[in-house]
Amino acid sequence: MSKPTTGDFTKTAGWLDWYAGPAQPRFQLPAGAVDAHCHVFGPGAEFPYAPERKYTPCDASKAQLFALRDHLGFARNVIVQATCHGADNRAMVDACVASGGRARGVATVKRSISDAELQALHVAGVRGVRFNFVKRLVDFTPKDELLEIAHRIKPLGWHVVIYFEAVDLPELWDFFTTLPTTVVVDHMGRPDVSKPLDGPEFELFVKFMREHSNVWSKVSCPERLSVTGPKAQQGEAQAYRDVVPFARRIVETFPDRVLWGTDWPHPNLKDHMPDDGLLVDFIPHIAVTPELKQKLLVTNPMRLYWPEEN
Ligand code: 0GY
Repeated sequence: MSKPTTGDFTKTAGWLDWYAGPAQPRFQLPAGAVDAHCHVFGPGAEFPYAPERKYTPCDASKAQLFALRDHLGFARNVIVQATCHGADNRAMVDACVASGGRARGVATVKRSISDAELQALHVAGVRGVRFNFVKRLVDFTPKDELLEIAHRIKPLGWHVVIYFEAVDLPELWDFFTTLPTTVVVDHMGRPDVSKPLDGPEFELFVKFMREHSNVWSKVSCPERLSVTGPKAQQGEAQAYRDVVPFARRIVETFPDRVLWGTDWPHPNLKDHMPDDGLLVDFIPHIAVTPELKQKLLVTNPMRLYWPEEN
């Protein structure tokens, strides 16, 4: 793969660039596997970062994303609009269109979007909108505006992706449970994995999924959630081992409502940048049977993003 660049923008101080020499995973992905959470950044010279952004990344182009897809053995991508592009979806849309049907998108939209613009996003491959409640990433959009957007995208067959921190789930519960579409949670609602697996915080998340059959979860981002970090134990792929029980519980309890993604190019990591090849090697630790792997990597994302091919 080529190396990250910065274009005309100055990266946020301390920014960690994506890793340009990922290992070949030892785990062979099943045919048709989908990387269901990744982003493109710019390139800033072509698709400028949004004025309201909270960080400025290195560039991460569609060509670089597609090279990673092929290297790791994925067949398809779901490209999630990154907050550094605000509600300007052009970079994500450009990548979806260029993929030749091998990428779907999740957009950020405002109440002012027209029906014709929504339709154009659909034609480009967008199948969802993302509502972000992580304070360091966005200024909040009022809930009445989000609910209005959710009702407008429902007839298109789209879903809502929600990103929040575990401590905020109690306060957001009523809003999330009124959403009229399928709801996909990013990174298991960001549990604090130093807390007990059966403690009240994670139990609330499990209850959220158990009581609401429209709620799905991405069991992604061990590199973001882990306290033990990327160091393997005794040379085995036990990187991020403290995240394993949390992800495994969700995969085994809700096998038909889980997705997995690399999160490349890994925005805002502070202490290390994961090798995406090793991240793929994390998958067999959380989806331990061939059936679970097939659902997580192929059946579920295909049902949600390419239902016409089912
Ligand atoms: C992620 C996580 C993060 C960032 C974004 O759109 C974004 O900027 O999603 C984060 O900083 O935790 O899923 O990519």
